[in-house]
Amino acid sequence: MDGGGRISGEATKKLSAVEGLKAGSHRLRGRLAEELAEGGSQVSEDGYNLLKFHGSYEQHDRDTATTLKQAGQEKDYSFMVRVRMPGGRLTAAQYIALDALANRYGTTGLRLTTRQGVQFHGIPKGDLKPAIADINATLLTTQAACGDVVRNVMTTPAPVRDAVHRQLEADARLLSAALLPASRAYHQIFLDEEATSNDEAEPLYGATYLPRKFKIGLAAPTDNTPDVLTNDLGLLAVCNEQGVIVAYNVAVGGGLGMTHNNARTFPRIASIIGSVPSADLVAVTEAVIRLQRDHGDRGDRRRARLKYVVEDMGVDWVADTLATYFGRRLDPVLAMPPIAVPELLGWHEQGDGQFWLGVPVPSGRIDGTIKQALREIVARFAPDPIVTPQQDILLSNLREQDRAPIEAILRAHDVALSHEISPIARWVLACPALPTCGLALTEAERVRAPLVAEFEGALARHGLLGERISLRITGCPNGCVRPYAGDIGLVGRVPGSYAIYLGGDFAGTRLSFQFKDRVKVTDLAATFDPILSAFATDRDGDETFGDFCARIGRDGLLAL
Ligand code: SRM
Ligand code: SF4
Repeated sequence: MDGGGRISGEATKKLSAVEGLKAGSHRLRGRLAEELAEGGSQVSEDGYNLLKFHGSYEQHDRDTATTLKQAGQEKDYSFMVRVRMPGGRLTAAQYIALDALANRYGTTGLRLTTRQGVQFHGIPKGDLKPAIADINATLLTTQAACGDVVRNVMTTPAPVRDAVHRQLEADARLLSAALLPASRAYHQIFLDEEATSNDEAEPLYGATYLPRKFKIGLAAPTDNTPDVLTNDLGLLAVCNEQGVIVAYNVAVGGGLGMTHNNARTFPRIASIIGSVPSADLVAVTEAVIRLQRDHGDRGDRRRARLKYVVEDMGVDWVADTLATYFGRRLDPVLAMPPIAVPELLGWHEQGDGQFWLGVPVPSGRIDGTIKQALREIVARFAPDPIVTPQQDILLSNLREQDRAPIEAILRAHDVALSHEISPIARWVLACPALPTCGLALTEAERVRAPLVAEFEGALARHGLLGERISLRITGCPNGCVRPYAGDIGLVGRVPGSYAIYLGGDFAGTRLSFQFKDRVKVTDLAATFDPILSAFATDRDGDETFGDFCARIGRDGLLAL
């Protein structure tokens, strides 16, 4: 295997420019330290690409871009910073610190992400280094939160105090720590660590890191909140009769990003190819990463994810090749309960006499009154917060007597409790899209509330308002809120229009199909009227909306 990586199924082809940049960057340093010291509002293109590995994206305010251009002025540049926090776990002290940092540095509060991370937006270039250093001082990191490496490791967020949940959290932390790059670039650039070398060995990643981002999710099948089958590597816990994790089923090649009108790119649900004893978790994960490192496409970044290796080379080839990295073949796939997604919002007993409260956070945006309420609750009752893959927050380790005063604080700040909102409002996800995301084709977060209201109206007309349906809205086909894996996906197409995806399932085990292309935002809810009407009358028993759409199929739905 050559260090630059062979292209799956093809002769070696020209490497993408980012490959050259990584190779020549002295382990992700480039000129970043100098560029950050140089002033101005932007970094160079190389700086932009290297910065991702350290957890930051340069962005600009797309709302003001045209006006500023017409006035001959520079765009309003700033930086997004993403925190890497395995399983979304924070301590109360860390939450309070992040809340305060958002006041000092960001413009839009804290943004909970669909991978259980936290983002800051709107940080000016001059504040980037102190902001990252301050985040680090809270014992959190932004290292490898983005870039061609293993990203934030996800797991079931529920703070249930049993052996399975304890192990999942420990394993997410274990993998996250084991898979960080060895390079000290981050520490030297942002934390002023003294340089002893700028060419460290990268035993796992190699000099050019991975061909593309690499995502890992762990879950118990009974709680697939992290949608593990949409990850490059999904690990599903298998328990013995005592409820202890003894093995993991290994699923490879999930991923959702695609490009409109490019059939070579597509979403894919991971294939479960075998199992390993839980003691081999790190070894098997490293083996899958090495396989992708050596066989992922380093020529075309649009086709560089592991899912394309699995699709192009086939599952058998992957299983055979993985055996050479792992040292033996994986064990057969083990039986496990059906994959499901439970309700985590509201009050729940943890199993240790304490409680957690799941608070819905619309689009994960903690700003304004919800920010004040959460801060007050965390400061007063010291719950350890957990970010969910649904962009919500679980406040853990609360006592019975905390319940009434906490609800009072939320009410006083007009924060809705989960039982006060409809299931569609509870389960909706929307990505940031405009104005911060440079790739957005349409709105997403900013149309979430009006769209939910319209869907609520349509559902109510058919007596379905209480139905658990997941609605996922993105501003482009990259799929940041996993729109191809839920019941309804609305995917930004051209300004003001969305493609509609249907027929996926709530548990994240089945991909949806494109039902309609380019539906105007104003026509979206009306488009669903005949489908909801048919669902209300023709559903099979307690069939879910996703299952109903999958059963009727695209043509059947169109005929309605
Ligand atoms: Fe994402 C790129 C936001 C989860 C697939 N994603 C981006 C960028 C950084 C845009 C860019 O490249 O310039 C977005 C920043 C917008 C902003 O203003 O913040 C962005 N992605 C997000 C977040 C914040 C969405 C959210 O609403 O929470 C999520 C951050 C997670 C985290 O903490 O790490 C986020 N992105 C996802 C997911 C969901 C997941 O991982 O479970 C996906 C689909 C799964 C997958 O990776 O296949 C996802 N994001 C992408 C892609 C498509 C990748 C591909 O293989 O084609 C891009 C574009 C790219 O990488 O070129 C992208
Ligand atoms: Fe941006 Fe597209 Fe991701 Fe939304 S789905 S955050 S528009 S890249």
